[in-house]
Amino acid sequence: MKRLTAEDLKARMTTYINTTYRLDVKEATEEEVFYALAAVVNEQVKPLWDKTNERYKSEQTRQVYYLSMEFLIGRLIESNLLNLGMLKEANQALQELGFQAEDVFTVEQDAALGNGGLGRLAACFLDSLASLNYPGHGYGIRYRYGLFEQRIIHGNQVELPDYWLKKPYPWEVRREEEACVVQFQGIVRMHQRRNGSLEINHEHTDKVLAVPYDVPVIGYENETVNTLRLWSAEPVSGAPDNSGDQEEFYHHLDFEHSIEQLSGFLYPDDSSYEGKELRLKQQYFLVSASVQNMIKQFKKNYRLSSKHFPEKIVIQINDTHPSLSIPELMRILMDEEDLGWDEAWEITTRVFAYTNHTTLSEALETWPIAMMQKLLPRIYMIIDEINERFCQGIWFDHKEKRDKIPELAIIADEQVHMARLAIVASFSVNGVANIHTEILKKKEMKEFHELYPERFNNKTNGITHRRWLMQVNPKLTSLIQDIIGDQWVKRPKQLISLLRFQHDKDVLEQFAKVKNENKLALANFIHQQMGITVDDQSIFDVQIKRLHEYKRQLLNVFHIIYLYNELKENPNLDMTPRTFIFGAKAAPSYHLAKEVIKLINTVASIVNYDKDTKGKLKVIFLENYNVSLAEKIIPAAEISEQISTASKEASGTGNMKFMMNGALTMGTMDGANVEIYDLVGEENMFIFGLRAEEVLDYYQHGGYHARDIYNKDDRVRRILDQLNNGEFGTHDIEFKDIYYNILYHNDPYFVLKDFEPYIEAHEYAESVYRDKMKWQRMSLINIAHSGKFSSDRTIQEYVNDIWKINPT
Ligand code: F58
Repeated sequence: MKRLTAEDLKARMTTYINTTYRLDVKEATEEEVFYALAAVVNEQVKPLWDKTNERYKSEQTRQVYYLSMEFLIGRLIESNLLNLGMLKEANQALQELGFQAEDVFTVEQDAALGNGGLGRLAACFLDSLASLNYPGHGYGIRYRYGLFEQRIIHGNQVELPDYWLKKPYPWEVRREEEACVVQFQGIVRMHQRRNGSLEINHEHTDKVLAVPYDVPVIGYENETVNTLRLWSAEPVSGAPDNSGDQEEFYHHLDFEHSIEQLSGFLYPDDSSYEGKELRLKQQYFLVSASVQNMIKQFKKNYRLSSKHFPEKIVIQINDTHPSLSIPELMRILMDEEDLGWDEAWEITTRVFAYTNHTTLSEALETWPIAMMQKLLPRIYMIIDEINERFCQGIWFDHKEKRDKIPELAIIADEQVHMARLAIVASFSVNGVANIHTEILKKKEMKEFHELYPERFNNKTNGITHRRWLMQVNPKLTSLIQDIIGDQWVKRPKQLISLLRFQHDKDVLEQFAKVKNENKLALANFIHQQMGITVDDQSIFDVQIKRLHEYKRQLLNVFHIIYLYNELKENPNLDMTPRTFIFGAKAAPSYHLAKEVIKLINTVASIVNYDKDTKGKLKVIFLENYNVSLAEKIIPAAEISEQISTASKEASGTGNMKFMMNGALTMGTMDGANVEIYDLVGEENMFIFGLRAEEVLDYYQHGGYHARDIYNKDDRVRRILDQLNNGEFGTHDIEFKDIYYNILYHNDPYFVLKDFEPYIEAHEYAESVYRDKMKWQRMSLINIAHSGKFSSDRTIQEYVNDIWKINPT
């Protein structure tokens, strides 16, 4: 493919603007220029996309499908341009046409079709699959409303709907010819055929039309374009006729409205599970449409019988949310393809692989039997049969586990346990970081691991270095290229060559210069957004992630309050100025998380305007944290806060993005922090706090008493009392729930226990920061080792160990 030069881009955009809008470029708005640029990109992509599909078809390629309720793709314009090898050219073209590239790029809505790490991981995986030339596609839902928009009003989070489709989305293509029908409710009738086999008829169902919208997933400079297929729910029949019975007409409208609800909005819960019927409907809608579509394409393209399905297709299920795809495939194979149970089961269990993303019990999905039976009667029957056969198998073949059946059974305590279903039917079960997989094997899934040890494996998460280094941090990228060339772009582990320069003062200064420029850019952004001036010479200490108790934003705030108290006592304290930056959305129903947001903002409003802390402390809470905001913040960060209660964060992926951009990790030995530690060593990060074994031991045997720390440690007591006596807040009950949670619920996430080690780790970090060269060396060592965390490595591991697909 010919790469377009800046001149080509200008010419094509100009033509588009002239013909589509009948305007001269000079008169065009940023929005018009954005659509023109997207059209030029699409023109380039279209033939590559068609060719990729033809290639997969003609080579009868084995393909992987990544099934996920979430794809947190953010904006695509820059990454599409980067992967097509035209980002620099586009920047130049826009500038020469008289536009600020950033203003044009931000016309695109940030597609927030996900909550957090799990959804962003799915997006990074698609980028790596395409960039490594693998035939791998995503299936998801085209939610009309993405994750809510967050406003901070008087320090509180307020949620607004995110109607991201209000302007046309230039990357999607509606594919009506691929639409299919998904059925809910109804009655299942069975008839015995003459040959003794069972015929299943599912009658009087509610039918919903699933219409796919395809989004191209462009590989990095390789002409591969894969597909992210997002399903939208629509009524099966066309618009109703309102000339007849009005009651029926309105009933019909109601029904249509309820159908559209199906792909209406993304559930905004992160790391917690809400057993709502609409969510169950969404899950079945996704998997039924996707599995039907896979089978249709399989038959059309491969002309093989369904027995060969597992040779050509592997399905990765992103957590248990799409695990109804298992009984759905069984249903199709038996009820539509006329296979018997054993044959269908043999096929199904060779197709599915399951990724677990959490050990938090509150995030494990279960559905009430009654709800599932009513909504999905045929699917429930199949799950019931899977369960029956599984339990029988244990009873007869694993006598030693008979007493564990209540813990293992898929259907137990009136609930359907989705993780158990996923494990029983998958040939692979993986965790997302070493420590997480070990905890699954030894604790959460111990019994299953003993039954099926060969299924369990680890795949440490990754992030696409194309977006999270090359796109977001062009200055660092070109500095690295100047120093070690560009082999690392295709082989990110080659970043390790940077180590040769760890004692080169000149090089270290250049890295410091880039970081300073990025800090300045963020400082300007903060000023423009919030009107607050931050000192670009202060330490930029950042915690951006969903707000959750286990992630312990509270520990961070306690440290800030502690520093504030110290400065109030001694305003002349010799302290390197700090800017603490937060970004976090709380689930709308998560009361304590919202209290923490309020607390951060309250502390900010006090600290930022107190003359005793002036020039030393600033606290910034950036509203509406999303992918685009992360892209602005990460290149400027110096300290990356990864301070979850050990054992709770399955992996974390923000930690990897920060490391790749030269921030030093302030972290617990949790998730992938452990693997960062294994690479860079304790001398190149700030590790503190309880270890996972200690935390698990406390949970199991008790022995932790938060109140003892409150009684003994004046600093802690002072902070908690400040929360309780109205010193921080407009009234004295403002933060009582936080106070009670710590002292009366015994601090379930060990904030007080880790407080002192955290303070010490920060004091040490500050002392290192005073030695500029040492800090830069540590930073460079982190960048050098970050290649391991490219999602290209992760994807290659999935390919080698699970998917067994070939690059084309
Ligand atoms: C996250 N899970 C993990 N879940 O918390 C994080 O450690 C890990 O790095 C990441 O997955 C990728 O593996 C996560 O984001 C959710 O958002 C779910 C959404 C649906 C309800 C349950 C939580």
